[in-house]
Amino acid sequence: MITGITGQDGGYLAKFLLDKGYRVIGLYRRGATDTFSKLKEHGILDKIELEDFELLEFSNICRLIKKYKPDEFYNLAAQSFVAASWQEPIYTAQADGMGVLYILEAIREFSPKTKFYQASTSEMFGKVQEIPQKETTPFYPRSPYGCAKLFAHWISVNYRESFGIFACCGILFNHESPMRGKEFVTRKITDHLAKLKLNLVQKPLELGNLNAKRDWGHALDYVEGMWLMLQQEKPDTYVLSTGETHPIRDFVQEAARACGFDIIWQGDGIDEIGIDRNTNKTIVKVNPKFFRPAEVELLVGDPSKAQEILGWKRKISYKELCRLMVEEDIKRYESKLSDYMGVMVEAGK
Ligand code: F7E
Repeated sequence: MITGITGQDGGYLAKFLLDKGYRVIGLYRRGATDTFSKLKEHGILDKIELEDFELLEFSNICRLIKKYKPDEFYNLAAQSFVAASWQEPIYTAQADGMGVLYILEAIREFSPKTKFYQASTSEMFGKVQEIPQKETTPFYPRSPYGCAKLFAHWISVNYRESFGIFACCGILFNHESPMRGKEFVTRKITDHLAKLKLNLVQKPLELGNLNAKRDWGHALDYVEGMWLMLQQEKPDTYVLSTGETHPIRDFVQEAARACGFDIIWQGDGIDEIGIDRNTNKTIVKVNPKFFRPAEVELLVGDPSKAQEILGWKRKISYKELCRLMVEEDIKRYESKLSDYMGVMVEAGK
């Protein structure tokens, strides 16, 4: 059973489990627009049993757990956009924090043998107390999202220790892919660069803090780590990360290179711009609208425990990730363009 089946990680995990012969029950929120596009792109929509689900509706969680008594339950549902958590702090706290307690209560009551995976996050490290961050690093969240996830993390550990629930927490550092939502910085960058390359837009990409550093891996590698955690003899907490960190500016540069742009940076702070050396065109500029009230400046995780105990290792490098994301966005726009041209030719225009 997977909550958040329509999101980036839900799609990759469902595909991974189906390939292993699992029966997958996907829980989704009714009413969202274009809900199943990622599952369609993975080609697995017809292979998943779908159920309506709302994290804040305890009765509905109880009913589903009672009905299926799943062997494994992956909780990937959340209000996961950090910036939005300052606009919707109460909803974020309820869904990302309390929602997890609802699931744990339902498991404890109706299916105590279910193995539970909680999507904990590097956002809990926030203003980092140690470099690199590992399982034992003290937490210091910097957003309502990070605070809500911290409650969810500790309540999962507590249910493991109090009631013997097989609850695992994966402290996952940023993980991206061509399926990432466009509100997150990596996909926002690759999507806009693809449009610039194909001349579908002229205006530069507008970003916030270019100095923040993130430890970016590919989501495909990370879902394997989630599964490995639930295959161990004992439940535990693990960091999944690459151990490398790069500033946002560097991701822009790398993705731009894969698009054929050669960016040089000029100016400082809110006046900084990125210009294409060959055409002199401004590709990137800063817009303070995208700054956050409190920033997580640096994340870099130490994945040694997952490597040693789970035998987990990321396979896709940072450079490959940037390239794959840009190439996929270019392909998507090219195929939309060729569909459009086809329609125009048919219409005789
Ligand atoms: O921001 C900076 C921004 O929104 C990354 C979620 O999956 O990973 C994700 O959270 C950085 C921040 O991801 C823009 O200020 C600059 O420093 O891609 P993001 P996130 O906040 O790190 C963690 C592990 C999670 O758990 C979350 O659910 O990029 N940044 N300019 C920008 N960010 C965005 N979104 N848009 C900008 O224009």
